[in-house]
Amino acid sequence: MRDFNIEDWADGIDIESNTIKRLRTEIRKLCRKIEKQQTTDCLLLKAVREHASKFKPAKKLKAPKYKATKEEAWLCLSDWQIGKVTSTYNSEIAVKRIQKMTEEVKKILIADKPAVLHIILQGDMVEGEDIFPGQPFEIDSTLYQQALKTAPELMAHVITELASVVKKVKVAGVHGNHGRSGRKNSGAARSSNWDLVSYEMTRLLCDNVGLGNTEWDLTTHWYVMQTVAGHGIMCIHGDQIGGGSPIPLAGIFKKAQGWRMNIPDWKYLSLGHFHTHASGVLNRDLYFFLSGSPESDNEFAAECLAQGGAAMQRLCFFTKEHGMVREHALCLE
Ligand SMILES: [Mn+2]
Repeated sequence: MRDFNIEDWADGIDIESNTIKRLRTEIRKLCRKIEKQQTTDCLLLKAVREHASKFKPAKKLKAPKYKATKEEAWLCLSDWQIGKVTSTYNSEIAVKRIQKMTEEVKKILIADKPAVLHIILQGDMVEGEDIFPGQPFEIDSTLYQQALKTAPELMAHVITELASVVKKVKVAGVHGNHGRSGRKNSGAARSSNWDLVSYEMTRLLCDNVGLGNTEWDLTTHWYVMQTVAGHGIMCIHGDQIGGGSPIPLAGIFKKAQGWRMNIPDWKYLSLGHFHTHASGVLNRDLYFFLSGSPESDNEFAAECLAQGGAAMQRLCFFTKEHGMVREHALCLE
């Protein structure tokens, strides 16, 4: 046993009391830090919780009851270019044209009673604001307005209206080149695309009204596959294909054959971008759908491409047995 030394004992007390003092100060500091964090984090959380508790979940919209045929419908929405201004097109005209088209499609669906309605959002739904030099002089709204307001509200209008007359809706989306962040080859990520922002916004708007019979497949990839009555439709925006106007048929043919060698389970290729309504057989059991745009009188197309595609969109019907059996050209002018 060590001898008791009063000096050592007294020193020990001093050291301990100093340590306790330091610890007390440290604890006080930490308590203040925690308090501060509580005031920001906890208040934010509390505010979000309080705010969220005010939202009542929308009642799930019920799918209509009817005896469906064996057909499935496919609606191609492409190249809305929301924000673009020409002598006969702007955001307001786009809204009017698409709303009118929605009524027409609704009537056809009520009469034809398909089991499923497939919708493809095929890109360039927004016009953008800095895609080419001088573009700010040819738009009526900023990209913010295009991608977060006008385009998603209009897409949500089409989807919710049509989802009220068919049992099941399957929406797929692929982005175009006009939603790109910045000029070509400026290095932005593929997924940083305003078309995709507008699609996600559309989905939020549809979720908010409780659309229960709608499935979504919004890809950040360059193509999306839809299976309509058992038949694969490979949907791309179309800027992957170079070449001439009004229908770059040789380019479509070449790429379609190549893609079919690498990408399985499809026989229809759907694309937009060229603002020209056309379709046809490319080769044995290989078909294409080229989509029009609701836009009209594009000055660049008129001057540089000597072209003025009619304002159109497309609705088709498919059966398992025969593939595409009916095609409706939806004229918007
Ligand atoms: Mn395009």
